[in-house]
Amino acid sequence: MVSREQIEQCFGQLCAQEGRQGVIGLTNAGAVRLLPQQEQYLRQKLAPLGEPKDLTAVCLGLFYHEREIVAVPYAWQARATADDPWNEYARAYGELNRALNRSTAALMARFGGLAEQATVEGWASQVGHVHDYFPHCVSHRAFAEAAGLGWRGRHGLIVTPEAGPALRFAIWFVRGRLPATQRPHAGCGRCSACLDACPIVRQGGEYREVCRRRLNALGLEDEVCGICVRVCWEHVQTSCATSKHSLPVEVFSGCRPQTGT
Ligand code: B12
Ligand code: SF4
Ligand code: SF4
Repeated sequence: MVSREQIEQCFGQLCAQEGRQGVIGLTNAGAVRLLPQQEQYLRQKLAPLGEPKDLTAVCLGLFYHEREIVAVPYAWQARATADDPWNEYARAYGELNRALNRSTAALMARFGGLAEQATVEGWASQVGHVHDYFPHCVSHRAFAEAAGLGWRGRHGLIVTPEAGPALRFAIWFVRGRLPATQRPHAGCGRCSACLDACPIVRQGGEYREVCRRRLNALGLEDEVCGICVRVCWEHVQTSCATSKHSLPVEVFSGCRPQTGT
C-alpha cells in the first residue's frame, strides 16, 4: 500500500514540474456526505477499486499565482471589456485544470487508483440548469473540507488559510485507509467581503444557477468570474496570516517566482 510520505514526495515533484504551489489533504472516500446522485456516480466510478470505505481520497489543490488573481476586478462588474486583463484569470482556469489532471494521471500511473478530473469543463453554457452537473461528478468541495484543507466560505467555496479560495482541486482515489488530515479552521468570523462584492451570493437561494448564467453572459475567454475568489483571497492574506485557529499544512512548492503583474 502506498504511504503518505510517498504521495507527498510525488506531489512535491509534480508541483515543481507545474511551477505551482499546492496542498494535499486525505480523507476516507466513504466518509464524505454527498448528494444521492453524486453518491451513485462515485460508487460506479470506484467499483473497480472496491468499496469507498476501503479507499482513501487524496485531495490535490494547486494555487493560482498572485498575478492571475489580481487580474480579477476587486469590485462588481457586469460585463468584461474587449481584451480585458481579467482574461488572465480565465486562461489560468484552463491551465490549472490541465495541471491537476496531469498530476492525478501521474499519481495513477505510479501508484494505481482512479482520478476525478478537476472539473466538467465547457458545460456552463451547455447545460439547462446547474442540477445537470450533479450526476456527472462528485463535489471536490465536500472532499476538500472533509480532508481538512479549508472551511466552507459564505460564497460556498473552500477557503484555505494558505491560499484563501484561490486554488483548484482534483481528487485521486487509492486503495487502503490512510490516516485522514484533520485541522481546525478560523472560519469566516465577522467577514462579509464576498457578500458585499457579489449580489448573487448575497441574495442566496438559487445562487448556483444565477451564477452559471452570469458566467455565460460575462464575455470572458472561459467560463469564469471569480470576484468572490479575489475579494476573499485579499481578506485571507490580511487576516489568516496571523490566525492561530488553523494549523498549517505543508505547502508544496515547485514555484517559480511569479508575483506581481
Ligand atoms: C457545477 C460547478 C459550478 C456551477 C455551479 C456552482 C456551485 N456552487 O455548485 C457554476 C458553473 C455556477 C460554477 C461556478 C463557480 N465555480 Co464551480 N464547479 C462546479 C463543479 C463542476 C461541480 C460542483 C457541484 O456539482 N456542486 C454541487 C453542489 C450541490 O455541491 P456542494 O455545494 O459542494 O455540496 C455538497 C456538500 O456540501 C453536500 N451537501 C450540501 N447540501 C447537502 C444536502 C444533503 C441532503 C446532503 C446529503 C448533502 C449535502 O453534498 C453536496 C454535493 O456533494 C465543481 C467541480 C467539482 N467536481 O466539484 C466546480 C468548483 C466547485 N467550482 C469552482 C470555482 C472556483 C467556481 C467559480 C469561482 C468560477 C470561477 N472559477 O471563476 C464559481 C463560484 C460559484 C460559487 N460561489 O460557488 C471550484 C471551487 C474551488 C474552491 N476553492 O472551493 C471547483 C471545486 C472546481 C475545482 N476543480 O476546483 N461552478
Ligand atoms: S470573503 Fe470573508 S465571508 Fe466571504 S468566504 Fe471569504 S472569509 Fe468568508
Ligand atoms: S463567481 Fe459567481 S458567486 Fe462568485 S462573484 Fe462571480 S457571480 Fe458571484
